[in-house]
Amino acid sequence: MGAESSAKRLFFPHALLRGGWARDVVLSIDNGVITAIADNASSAGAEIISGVALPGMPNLHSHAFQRGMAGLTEIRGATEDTFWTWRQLMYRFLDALTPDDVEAIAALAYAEMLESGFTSVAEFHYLHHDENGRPYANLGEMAGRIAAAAGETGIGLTLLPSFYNFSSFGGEATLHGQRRFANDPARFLSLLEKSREAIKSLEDAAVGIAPHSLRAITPETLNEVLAAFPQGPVHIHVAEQVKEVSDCVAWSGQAPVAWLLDHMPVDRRWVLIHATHMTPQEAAGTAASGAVIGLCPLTEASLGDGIFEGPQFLQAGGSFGIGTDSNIEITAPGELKQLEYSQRLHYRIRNAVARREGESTGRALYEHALAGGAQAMGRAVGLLAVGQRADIVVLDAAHPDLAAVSGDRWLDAYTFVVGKSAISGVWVGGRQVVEAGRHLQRPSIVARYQRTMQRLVGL
Ligand code: NGQ
Ligand code: ZN
Repeated sequence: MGAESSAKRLFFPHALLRGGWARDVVLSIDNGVITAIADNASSAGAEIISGVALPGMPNLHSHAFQRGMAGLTEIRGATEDTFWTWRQLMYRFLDALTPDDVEAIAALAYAEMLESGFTSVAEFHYLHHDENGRPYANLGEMAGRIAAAAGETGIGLTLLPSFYNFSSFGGEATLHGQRRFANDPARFLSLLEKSREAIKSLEDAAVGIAPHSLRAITPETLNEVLAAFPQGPVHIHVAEQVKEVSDCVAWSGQAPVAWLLDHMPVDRRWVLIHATHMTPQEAAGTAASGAVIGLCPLTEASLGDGIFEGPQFLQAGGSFGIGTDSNIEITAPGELKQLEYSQRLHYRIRNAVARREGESTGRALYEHALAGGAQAMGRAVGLLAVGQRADIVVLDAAHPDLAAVSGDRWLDAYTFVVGKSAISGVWVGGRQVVEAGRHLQRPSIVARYQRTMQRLVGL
């Protein structure tokens, strides 16, 4: 989508602002950024958008290519299926993906993110090299394809090239299935430079780094990469599977989160993806560090990871955001619902994430995930406020489940009752990308995706 620099004013009858719900709100937008906000304002001279305006949700963790294998791993294998057998299928799926394939799949994933309430994505990108594990002539070829899909769909992008140097703790050589991911620190830093170039054509995007996991680095190589990129954000998978925890203990004597907190400069720049398995001390330490935990509730359920220890982390004042990770089902309200329901099932309680009497669970989930998500993106998103990107999700106030209620009940209905079909329109950087619940480029993106998948599934 081309740049649009003209100033505009959008009028919403209802909007969730920093201070809470407001009526008759006019947002002034210039170059994609909110420059003024008025409430109880006249709609004169503004474009009138009926519905309930929410800050768009950041998606802090995606592997876009995995959208193409959604629904293809739900068949029982010869041995008991686990995360690790799923990973073999995932490696097989990505084996033959071309840059065109990755762009086609990412475009569909990003269009669906926009249709389902996400307005920005942090792409944890590790499919770097060709089918033989050789770098493309342009080391940043695949990064460019991710940026192109973001440009085509209009989603805000934080591109996180992933640093993947080893296969397991202690510097084990990468496996055949990992040949397309692998870089030493020097080549990774060149790739980081190429990633910066890849996002240049986008209106507003950022680059961070993503050491894949403690399995994929050694302390020395991670330190080398961090020293070259002190600004962050830094995203890392951690403590998702029990085997990862026991392997880390065998290697270092410590669980992965404890090891990170003790050996790395974990602070507000850091995003710990999953952190499913933590002791109360690790949860308190993470909360105190200021790092965000990136929860991916639908993927964590799909892969049998375990249940996040919500109460201990929230009581310690921890921040979290949400991610769609494997992109099996893309939905912002669905991720929030799965998070809350996992806590209800585990602790046999209701309204687990809300903290005060009278607090709405839908609102508590939404605002937590906005704040944590925004911190994880390294971009000015997550609030309808002056200086922020004009990333806006509009709910259909005439929907049967929304029409008779107001305020926080809208968020409760969106999260627990209606889901993404409550969304009528979406704006990113002040430009409309979804109308009547459909991405404006949906037909061409779907046609290309179908051609791609027919070829891939026929392989
Ligand atoms: C990934 N996904 O990088 O796509 C990983 C699996 C791994 C999740 N952890 C591969 N959900 O962790 O080695
Ligand atoms: Zn992941």
